[in-house]
Amino acid sequence: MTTIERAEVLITSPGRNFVTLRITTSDGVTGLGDATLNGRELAVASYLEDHIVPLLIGRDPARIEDMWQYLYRGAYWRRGPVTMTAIAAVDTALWDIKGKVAGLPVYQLLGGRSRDGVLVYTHASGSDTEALLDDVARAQDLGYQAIRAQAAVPGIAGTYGVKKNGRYEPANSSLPEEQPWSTEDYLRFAPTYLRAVRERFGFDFHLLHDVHHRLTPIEAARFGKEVEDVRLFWMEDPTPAESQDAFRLIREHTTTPVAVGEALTSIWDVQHLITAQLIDYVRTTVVHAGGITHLRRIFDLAALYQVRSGSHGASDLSPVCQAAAIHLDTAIPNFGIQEHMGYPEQVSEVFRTGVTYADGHLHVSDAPGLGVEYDDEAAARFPYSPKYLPVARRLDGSVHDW
Ligand code: CS2
Ligand code: MG
Repeated sequence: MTTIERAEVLITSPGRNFVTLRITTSDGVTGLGDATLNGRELAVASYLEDHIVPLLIGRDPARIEDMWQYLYRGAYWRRGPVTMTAIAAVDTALWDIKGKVAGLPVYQLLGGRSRDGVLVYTHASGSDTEALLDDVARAQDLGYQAIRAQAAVPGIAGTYGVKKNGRYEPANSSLPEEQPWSTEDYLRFAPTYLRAVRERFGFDFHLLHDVHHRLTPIEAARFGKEVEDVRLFWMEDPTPAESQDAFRLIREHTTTPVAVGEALTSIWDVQHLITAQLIDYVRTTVVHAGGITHLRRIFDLAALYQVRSGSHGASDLSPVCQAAAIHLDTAIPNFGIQEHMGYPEQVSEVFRTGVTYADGHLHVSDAPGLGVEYDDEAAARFPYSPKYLPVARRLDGSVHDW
């Protein structure tokens, strides 16, 4: 019987930190899984190295579902980002191996194509409205049909979602940077720049906006209602989602579609959001929500309630996660949209991916498995250094949701 012979936790920082699990079978087949948890990378690395790798050796790599159940139920301690990211890494690597053994790309193992390409949205942002408009024009020139718009709130240094020197990378500091926040200023300003985007570019493309957990439910309801004329594709994370029922209040007041899920890690975290139809798009990911196996389960539940996928795809999700996401997006019936933020240049030296961009869509290659290769020599040139996401404080000094 083929068994798992080796599992290595690989850490590298080609412009940003990534953790990758590589599993090798007794037949010499390797599989990759993303294990990156932004700002908490070493916690997952230790969970894998100290508590999972010893359990993998000698097991059958073909038993993907059984491995998922074994690592989830078998740990006794369930859910949470560290656990679910570690399980995701194993699951993704086993799908990669299964594809290579079968000689098929992973989307074929998931039922084959439901679509020709995966619609993606890119980021446009600016230090003010004019700069944002220039960036929207740039994104349209690149062929994007869906664009997320964010502008710096006047007087609020370091507003989330805004690029500096052409790139947005919030985990940028060896200790968490503290950034000010004013809900009042945001609520006054954001509708004006979203309206300016529609006035300049019209309605012939999808416009998205990320609220990044900054509002209370009633504030989010007011915001959604106020921007209805802008016809957003979605407002993302309008309020923190620990209390799923909080979204009911938003729903009662506005027809602006709602997307949630980048910080949620299991089907139970989105169960009520989906079954009560409190959201329109579920944004959970391969890497943080238990891998391809578990994310497929979330999307299948969502399909029953006309909720579509809209997976998070920021630069802290590695090209291995991105490839896995595009395979799943290609196969599922209820795909909505996929985030495509792009990576620092050096990332392509370490991860050689078969994912390609054309005309506002991403495409997977037909290479067996996920179609991503990891270059150890290149990875060694980019040593890890801790980088934290910022912390937000209200103008009175108290901590706010970042
Ligand atoms: C953002 C992310 O892409 C998004 O929608 O919310 O940039 C998020 O802040 C980071 O991925 C956090 O690690
Ligand atoms: Mg977001």
